[in-house]
Amino acid sequence: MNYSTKLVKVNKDPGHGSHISPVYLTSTFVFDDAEIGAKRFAGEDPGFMYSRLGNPNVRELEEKVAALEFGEGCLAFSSGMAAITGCFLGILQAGDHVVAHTALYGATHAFLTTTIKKFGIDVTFVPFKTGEELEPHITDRTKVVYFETPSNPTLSLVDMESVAAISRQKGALTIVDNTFLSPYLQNPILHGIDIVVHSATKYLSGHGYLIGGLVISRKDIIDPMRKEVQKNMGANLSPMDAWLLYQGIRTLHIRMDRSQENAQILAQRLANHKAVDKVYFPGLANFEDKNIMEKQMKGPGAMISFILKGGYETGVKLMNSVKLSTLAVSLGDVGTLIQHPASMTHAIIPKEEREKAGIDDGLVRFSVGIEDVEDIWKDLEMALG
Ligand code: LCS
Repeated sequence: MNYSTKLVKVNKDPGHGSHISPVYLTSTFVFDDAEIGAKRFAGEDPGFMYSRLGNPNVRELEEKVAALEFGEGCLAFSSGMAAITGCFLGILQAGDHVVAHTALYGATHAFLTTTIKKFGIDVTFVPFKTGEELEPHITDRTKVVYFETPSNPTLSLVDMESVAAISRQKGALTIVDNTFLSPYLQNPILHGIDIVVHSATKYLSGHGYLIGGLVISRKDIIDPMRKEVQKNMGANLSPMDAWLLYQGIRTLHIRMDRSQENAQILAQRLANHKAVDKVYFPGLANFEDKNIMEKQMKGPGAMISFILKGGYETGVKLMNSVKLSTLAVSLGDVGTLIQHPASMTHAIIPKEEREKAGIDDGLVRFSVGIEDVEDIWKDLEMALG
């Protein structure tokens, strides 16, 4: 099947043959006899046992997403953060070392600077773009190399192929957060990356109605993580959210195409506007990581960040002036969202660290939706004025 067909196709429900799967809102599953129960717990019978250990809606979702990201398996979590922290806690132990990129989502950065330290794991933050820049920071204790590409919110890129090659050579696993592009526009596993994580809250769901996370990888990574992280830590996605997410995914290509088309037009207009100092958008001709983009992205995506002349105050004023765009955090919704990273999503990162990651106090993040582009622009132009 071609990609769009893979997104849309549903499996007939084995129960009553319903076109769309029913929601299996059940905490537990009945065993016909004690022997079947024992076989299921021993992994000798494929049936379900208890919804923390597996549920038909969650399984259907995991199978679809594994195929969309070209992985052998997928795990669904109750949030993007549960997926990310589950990976680290599943893979690492005391004494291990992580190299993480400096430009990360605020809570991921906070987890790596605070929570993970309590478990005796060291983290070095490095602004690498290539394997060559990463290599000097890998030690014999380095088990994981972690980054976002594009990064939140500055949209800087990392060359996945070269980073994956060096990390593999040194015995470290690579984890990439692919939230900003979704599997429709980028597939890290095809570039040699070991593990992909998503905040499914964003483009995959697309309708702003749930919080969820996904981890996609090889069987030898997913299977133990399912047993240890999901079973023992229990940050699982609910059947209802799995069902909603599955339905959202079926229109990913159409939503992403439209948002991206709108973003391309808006980024160009913003770049020519006299109130704007700088625009970060991979689709602009002067985008600094153009060569990396061409190697690994199928499109620029639909996130735009821009720095206004006048800094913090002008940024706040702009957000209070827009009427069509919604002032809210999150991203990847069908409706356009606007927010101010320095005071919102990345406020938890100290100002000095934010500046190192390129997050200016006047930076505004714009998640472009699928509305009529002229309406979005009219509103933005009015607010910029
Ligand atoms: N990774 C990235 C790149 C994110 O942007 C977020 C959330 C997460 C992981 C965490 O996912 P969650 O647990 O929220 O599902 N990003 C947000 C943002 O930029 N605004 O609000 C949340």
